[in-house]
Amino acid sequence: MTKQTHLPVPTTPATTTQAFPPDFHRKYKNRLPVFVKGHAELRAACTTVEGLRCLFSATGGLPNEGSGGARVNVMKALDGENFLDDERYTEPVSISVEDFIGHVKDTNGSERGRMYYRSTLPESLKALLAASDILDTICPTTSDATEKQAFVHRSFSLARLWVSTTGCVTPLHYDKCHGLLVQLYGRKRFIVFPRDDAGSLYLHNGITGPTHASRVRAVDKIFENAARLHRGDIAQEETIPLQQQIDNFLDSYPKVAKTTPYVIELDPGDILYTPPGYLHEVASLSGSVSVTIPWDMCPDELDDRPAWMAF
Ligand SMILES: O=C(O)CCC(=O)C(=O)O
Repeated sequence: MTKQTHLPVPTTPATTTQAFPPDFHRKYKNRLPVFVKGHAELRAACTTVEGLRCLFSATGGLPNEGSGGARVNVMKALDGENFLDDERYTEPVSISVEDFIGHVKDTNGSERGRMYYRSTLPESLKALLAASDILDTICPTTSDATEKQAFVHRSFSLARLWVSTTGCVTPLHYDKCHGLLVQLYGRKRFIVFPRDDAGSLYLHNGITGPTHASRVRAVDKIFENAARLHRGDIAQEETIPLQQQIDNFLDSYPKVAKTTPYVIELDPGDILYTPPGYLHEVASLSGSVSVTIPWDMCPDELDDRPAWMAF
């Protein structure tokens, strides 16, 4: 077999500027990521830096009002960069809310200052999201109001708030549910691969790491460098070291050359739908606040799951 020396150039998934397209369930659900750019209602309600303070005072996990003011438990990555909710990757650290907000606002973001706060959704955010039309458009296509209400209630009870500082990465992994990532403050870059690419993305075996996570790191950066080489928008002296970096990567992970990545940059007001089983890596390009709203696979989708998703 000839060795591949290049990586594919990522594309952007189906993009829409209004909530979810009417044919979402038939055409995209469980088959393709969908990117909603600049959802008008959400954009109007997006978090400002001041809003961050309110978010914290409204969050259940928070504060410990001691003599030094409110404190919050955040995660620090053991390698300084990659954050998974697993003690092999992160450790809890207590920090004052004011200091944490300072780190979130810091656009330069030193490695030492990288921290991630993850929690359930404060009621204020639930209300904000419930008032938008997002959930209506992704609810099961049923006219049964009780079924819809149960869907919304369950999705909100499982929803997660993500507050990160510049440079935090959620490494390549997949989820067993459908998910919307709603961006409220700052920017994130999301690289995502179709479910069939999982066999080329080196999942852990449960001993070396969790089975829903990949061994491959910094996927976004390597694809970004490959795309720059492809476009030729780099200085001459950078060409050889970058090609060398890609060659080394492909020596370690040759199957990644066969994947079909999508890359999406999320700004406040943007929403990304990711189907179950699609591996993704998420990098915070600045301090960021986002929310994930998940929902379960239906019985047909569970039956249709590949063996590697059953564990
Ligand atoms: O935003 C992040 O850092 C991770 C989000 C994620 O993995 C998800 O929404 O499934």
